[in-house]
Amino acid sequence: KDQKELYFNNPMWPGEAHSLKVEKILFKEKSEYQDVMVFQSSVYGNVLVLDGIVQLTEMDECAYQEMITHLPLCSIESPKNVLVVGGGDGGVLREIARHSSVELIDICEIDKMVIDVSKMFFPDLAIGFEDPRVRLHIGDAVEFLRHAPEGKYDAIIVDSSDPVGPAQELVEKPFFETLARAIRPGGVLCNMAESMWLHTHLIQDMVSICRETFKGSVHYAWTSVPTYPSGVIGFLLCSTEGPPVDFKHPVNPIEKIEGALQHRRELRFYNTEIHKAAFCLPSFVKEEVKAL
Ligand code: AAT
Repeated sequence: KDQKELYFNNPMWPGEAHSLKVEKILFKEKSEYQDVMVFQSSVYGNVLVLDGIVQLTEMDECAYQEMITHLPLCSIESPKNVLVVGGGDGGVLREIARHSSVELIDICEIDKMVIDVSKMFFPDLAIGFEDPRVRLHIGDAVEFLRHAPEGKYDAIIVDSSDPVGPAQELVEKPFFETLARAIRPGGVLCNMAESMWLHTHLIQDMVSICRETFKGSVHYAWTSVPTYPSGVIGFLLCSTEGPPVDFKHPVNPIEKIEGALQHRRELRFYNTEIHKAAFCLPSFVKEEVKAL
């Protein structure tokens, strides 16, 4: 009974729990920041779990990594400098590498163990680290952004874990202010923004913070990821003041970028049609997150 109670106690989704059949535990250790576990599942391939929360599975990671990357990068012309916050598995790096205009990919991940584990058990994601444009910074993104040069990045992708544990400060206003400062005028942010079924208040808070800090536009988009609680996850897309960004009509369509569809491996989920569709919101979400 106690074990069952524990399952239903995650503060991000109290009263519900999700199950995947475990074939074999491949790794289980405590890092300086969190519990890190990898298991082989029966249906979804290898699964990365941090502090008891599924971060990705080999089967459905494409839906998350491709969307969080190409929604922002296809919305601006020839992105050059890109920063990834979190994302220690390397999947987002793999996706950014499809963009031949990109010259620099900075990544700031707090936990080296996530990177090491990805290299051992998720070779199709860790391959992202092999791109010569990648510069790895191990440390807290809050600190990293405090010192980032103003206007350095065309795009920042915040691929961080839920705001319990090391990612707590990543949903607070001071952090968004440093993000906005580090992005050039007319540049973009794509921030992991939880589930529209479970996290209305968190999304509302993030939207209002972003409306205050990003003077361009702020939009919510979403995708389907079966192994995330409620089966969907959203993104906040924001632009800084400057040349306007029309997120809903990508100016840099992936299909037109030479070699992008096959770089390292084929694009499995993202295309321009799904980009546009990702911004269509259910009525209750439109109502709750006013006029997105
Ligand atoms: N692409 C996989 C999805 C993730 S991983 C999130 C990463 O963010 C983890 O590797 C974690 O160590 C890192 N992280 C957390 N806090 C910080 C921080 N303060 N600075 C830098 N990196 C950090 C996210 C999946 C979302 C799941 C939604 N339920």
